[in-house]
Amino acid sequence: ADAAELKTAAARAAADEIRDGMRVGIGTGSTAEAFVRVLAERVSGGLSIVGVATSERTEALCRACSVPTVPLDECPELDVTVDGADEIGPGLALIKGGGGALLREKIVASASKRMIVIADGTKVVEMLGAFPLPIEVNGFGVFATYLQIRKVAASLGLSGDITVRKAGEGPFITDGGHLILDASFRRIPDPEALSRALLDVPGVVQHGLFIGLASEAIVAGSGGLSRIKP
Ligand code: DER
Repeated sequence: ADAAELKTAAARAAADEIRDGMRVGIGTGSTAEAFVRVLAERVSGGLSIVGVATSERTEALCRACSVPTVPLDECPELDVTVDGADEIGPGLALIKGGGGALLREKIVASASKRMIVIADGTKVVEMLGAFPLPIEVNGFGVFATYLQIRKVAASLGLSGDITVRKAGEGPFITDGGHLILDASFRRIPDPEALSRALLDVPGVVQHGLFIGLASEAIVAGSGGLSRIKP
C-alpha cells in the first residue's frame, strides 16, 4: 500500500469511531484531510455530526465536502478530535505543526474528551526530535525570542538550527497571524521539561509538543493497522 492508502486506512478506522450527534474536532494535514473525505462519505450517508476545523485550510475542505462545521466558540466542548502528527513518541507524546496549524490544533484537542491520532507507520519514533519542532512565536521581537529559545534549550542540553519557516519569499504566517520557528533539536529526551521551558519565553505563543493530549493513535503500516494507547 502506498502512503495515501495507508493514511486513508487509518482515517477510515478513526471515522468508524464517530457516532450520530458527536461534536468532532477535525485536524490539519494530509492524513486529517483523508479523514475529512471519509467523514464526508459518512455524512452523505446520513451520519449527523458537527465539526470544528483546526485551520482555514481544513475549514475550506470541509465546506467543499459538505461536512458541517461551526466555530469552536459555538461548540466549546468536543467529544473527539481526529488529527495527524509529525512524530508519535513514547507515551503518545507528539510533535505536530508541520502544517503550521499547531495553535488551533492544540486548542481544539484540549477542548476534546478524546484525541485520536491517525498516521502512517513512519511517524512512530523511539524518541521525539528528528522532526524539527515547530514553535509559534509572536512577530514582535522575533530575534529576541529566538535568542531566549536558544538559551532555554541549551539549559536542557539541546542545540541545533532554529529557522524562521518561509512561505515563498517571505515568512510563513499562521492563521493566528504569528510566525513559526522550526527547531532542529534532533533528540528531545525530556519533552515535558522542554514544553514548560518554551512556554516560559514571553514571545512563544505555543509549540508543537503535544503531551498528555492523545488518547490513542491508529497507525497504518504495511502489515495493517495498529492501535497505540499512552
Ligand atoms: O501540522 C500538523 O500538525 C499535521 O497534523 C501534521 O502533524 C501531520 O501532517 P501529515 O498528516 O500531512 O503528515
